[in-house]
Amino acid sequence: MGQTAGEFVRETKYLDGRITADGRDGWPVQPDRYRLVVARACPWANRTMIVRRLLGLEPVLSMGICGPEHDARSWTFDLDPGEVDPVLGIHWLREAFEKAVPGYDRGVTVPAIVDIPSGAVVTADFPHITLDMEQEWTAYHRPGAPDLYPAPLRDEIEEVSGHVYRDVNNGVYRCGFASSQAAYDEAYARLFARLDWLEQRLADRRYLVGDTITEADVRLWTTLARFDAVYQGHFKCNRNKLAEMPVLWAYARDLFQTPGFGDTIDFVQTKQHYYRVHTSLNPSKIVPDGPDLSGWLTPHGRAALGGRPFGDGTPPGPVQPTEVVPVANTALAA
Ligand SMILES: N[C@@H](CCC(=O)N[C@@H](CS)C(=O)NCC(=O)O)C(=O)O
Repeated sequence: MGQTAGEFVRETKYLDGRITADGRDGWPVQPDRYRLVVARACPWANRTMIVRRLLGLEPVLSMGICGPEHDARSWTFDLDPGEVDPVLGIHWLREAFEKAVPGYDRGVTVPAIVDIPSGAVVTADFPHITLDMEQEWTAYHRPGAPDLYPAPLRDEIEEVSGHVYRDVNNGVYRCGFASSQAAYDEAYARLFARLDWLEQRLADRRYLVGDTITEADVRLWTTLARFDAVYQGHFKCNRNKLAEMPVLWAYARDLFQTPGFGDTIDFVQTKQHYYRVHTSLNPSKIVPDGPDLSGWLTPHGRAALGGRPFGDGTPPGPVQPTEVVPVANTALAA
């Protein structure tokens, strides 16, 4: 496909070390050796937070949380005491990228996994981070951890996710950051055509692929979770709200109410990030007060479709006390 003038093109060349069970890339899976760095706002980081929770990796892979805003230089650990990450001992996430590559000159992005002994980023390659948690960290999965990437379903998961990535996950950014009317029109048309397709696909099946939660659901859901709060307004994805698509809205609520999904979401930080960081789109930096979030907690009725959320496994336990989202920043505050 040719490029449209003014089209948003995502930079995807980041540090991409692989943490593996056999350590073939020099980064063996080891408890307490690595720190996952995220920001609550970021949909790509949100995937890693959800998968870490579903698989029960919290005791072996700790998590540092950057504040919602960053400048052109870097995300920072401004939510921590003294504005320093208590494990890595740094304020700027950039420091960990520069430890890995002196003079590092590309994006300082989340999610990232840092090697704690050296303080250097191993990977900021979000697609492999969740796949490696699923396939390489198996020795440390909790009892009852679900199989999020079942071998017989991988082709279908990747096929569906390919459409979802292009048209929805990255599609909302292609709407928001288009710099020509034609590029925006094209991204908008693709986004809503794909949401219509998903509305149909999910009408008689509880999950995207197979009858359990998989990596495909995690990937789609982090965009849906931000849709009405951010993308609908800020990125001009406004044919309709998610809450006006009955099937997708019920699907999104079903997962929101599933342990490991909704409990990772901080709506306040998410809105602050998008509306204050993207000053080219929102020069006043005013953060909207809406929308009303109480709908996220209403019954979804999706259990009637069958499906087994965790397959032969079980839901994850409670959120680690240090990682609980303050009630004021959740749908419960509505
Ligand atoms: N850019 C990465 C995904 C991660 C990403 O874009 N994260 C955003 C937050 S949602 C970020 O860290 N942006 C900071 C920056 O680019 O300076 C990719 O597409 O491979």
